Amino acid sequence: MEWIRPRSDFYVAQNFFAREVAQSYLAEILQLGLHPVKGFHHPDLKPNRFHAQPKYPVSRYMGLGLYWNPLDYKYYAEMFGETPHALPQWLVQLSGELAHKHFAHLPFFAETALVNYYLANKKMSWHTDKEEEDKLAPVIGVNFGSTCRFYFENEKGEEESFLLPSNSVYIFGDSARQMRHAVGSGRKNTLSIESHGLLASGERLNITVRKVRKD
Ligand SMILES: O=C(O)CCC(=O)C(=O)O
Repeated sequence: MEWIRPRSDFYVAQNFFAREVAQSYLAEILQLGLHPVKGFHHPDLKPNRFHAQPKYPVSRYMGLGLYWNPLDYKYYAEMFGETPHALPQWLVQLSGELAHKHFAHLPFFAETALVNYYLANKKMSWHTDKEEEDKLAPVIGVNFGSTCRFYFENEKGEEESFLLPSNSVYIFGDSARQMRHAVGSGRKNTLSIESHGLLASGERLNITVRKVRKD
């Protein structure tokens, strides 16, 4: 396993999990997703200048720990009258270790995980993760299923991209924490087809772990 650095303060590792480990982690997340209230749902998204009633783009969404509400972009300890699922222990440990490895100078504790389950031909448009009070603590992404194209803004504000496969992780923080990024093609609704047998062809599951509060 080798780390690449697409830009400063942004690191990516492929072939991160052994196949059986990836399968078992994914199975655990999918199981959590079956809960009728706390599990995967397709929420409304905050209206924007293009759409009055948009739906969350990836189709299936679930919040663990603090629930990030796509309708108002705020974090909540409760959702739909229930306490969200807790983050699995392996995710807390993994994100803590990666934060320490790459951003030891920044405080980090896992408070929330956004689980984005992209059905085939879904994308995430260009955006910046700016809803968290802590604007420097890293975001850790875990990726299963289809390979996607991950777009990001480099240090000069130019758009770059790379292919992000299953069984990979990424982490961006500090100077990269507010970089714009997009998934899919950013412009076309495409994800590449390989699914590595973990999900149906074209589907992809991404988990981003974040620290939300300032201290
Ligand atoms: O699917 C991904 O890897 C990225 C998700 C994302 O952009 C986000 O959660 O802000």
